[in-house]
Amino acid sequence: MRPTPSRISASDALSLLQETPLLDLGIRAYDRKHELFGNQITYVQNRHVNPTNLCVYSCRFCDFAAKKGDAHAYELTEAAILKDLSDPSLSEAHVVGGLWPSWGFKRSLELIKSIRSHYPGLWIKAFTAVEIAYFARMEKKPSLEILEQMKAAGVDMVPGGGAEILDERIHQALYKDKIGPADWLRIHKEAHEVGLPSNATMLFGHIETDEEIVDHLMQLRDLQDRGGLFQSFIPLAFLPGKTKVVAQQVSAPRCLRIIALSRLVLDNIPHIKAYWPTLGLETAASALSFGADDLDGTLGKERIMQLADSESPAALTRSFMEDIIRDGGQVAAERNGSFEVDAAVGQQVSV
Ligand code: V47
Ligand code: SF4
Repeated sequence: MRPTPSRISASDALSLLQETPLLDLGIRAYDRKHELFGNQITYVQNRHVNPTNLCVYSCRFCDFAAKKGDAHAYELTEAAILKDLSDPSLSEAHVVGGLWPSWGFKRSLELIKSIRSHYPGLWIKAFTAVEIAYFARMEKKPSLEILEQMKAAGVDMVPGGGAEILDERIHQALYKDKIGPADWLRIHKEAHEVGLPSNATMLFGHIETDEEIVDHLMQLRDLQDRGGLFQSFIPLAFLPGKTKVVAQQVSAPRCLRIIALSRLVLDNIPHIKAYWPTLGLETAASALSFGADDLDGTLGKERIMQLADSESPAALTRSFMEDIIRDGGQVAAERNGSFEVDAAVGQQVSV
């Protein structure tokens, strides 16, 4: 995707974030979205599969992870996962989970192979950079090799999780056990090199500064400039849950500013998702008029945000998503996992 002729610098981005009236910012972002996609807003019928929440790490912001014996610890069987994916209208599976020795690379690859053989037409988005780094460490193999094997087993795309805020101060304060900014960026670069596209997230609304938000966006834009294959950017509004990292969830206007800013700064990443489990349904619906072009998916059984006390449901129906989009005066279009709208959707169609 070609960047805009006059690029937004880091200092311009900071003043957009801090000084521009919200509606002015929103109109600019909406206009840019309109140039790219007209009135169209996409969504996907997908299913989140989180095989286990057992995790050796204890990131400070995370309510999802559990240790053996915790009341909320769970492990899904392969049969249950395959059953969850059997709905023929699904076109994407999003597979991510905790890091646990008995859920190592071999077992995870077998799961992907099994999903691929049962549902050949399903787009499989699997394993964050954090999981890939963990597999590489356990297997004593370079992450590039892990990515190649994932691709050979049937993975189509790497999800955007684990980026949090790409900053060493935040890494040390909130997620010091797991990989930091340099490794996250390196693994996504490697994914792109082996031909796996990926997404990028940003967890905001905790202890980050405005400067750190702008820097996060700049690092993603730079990597994309260097032959990157990022397909979408997903700003995740932090749900404080039981973590006590902050007392309250970030406000709706703040979420809308971040969505609009992302659309304007990330001029080389095509899609900006309004991820409703963290934004909340009302704010996600408004975000579609502030530069976002995609409402992500129906999700099915999303567990990460549910365990962080999200007030959003764990799933949405297709017709509800279409209503949200139409109520904003735009046109709903179902897409597949690779953001194609004209291609047939639903896993019964092999790609
Ligand atoms: O990396 C964890 C975040 C991410 C909380 O690639 C939280 O298409 C808010 O990456 N409040 C995982 N966020 C989810 C993710 C994702 C979601 C949707 C689509 C895609 C994609 C990727 O969730 C983690 C972390 O940043 N997270 N806890 C919380 N309490
Ligand atoms: Fe584990 Fe991921 Fe939660 Fe960190 S954020 S504790 S790595 S599940």
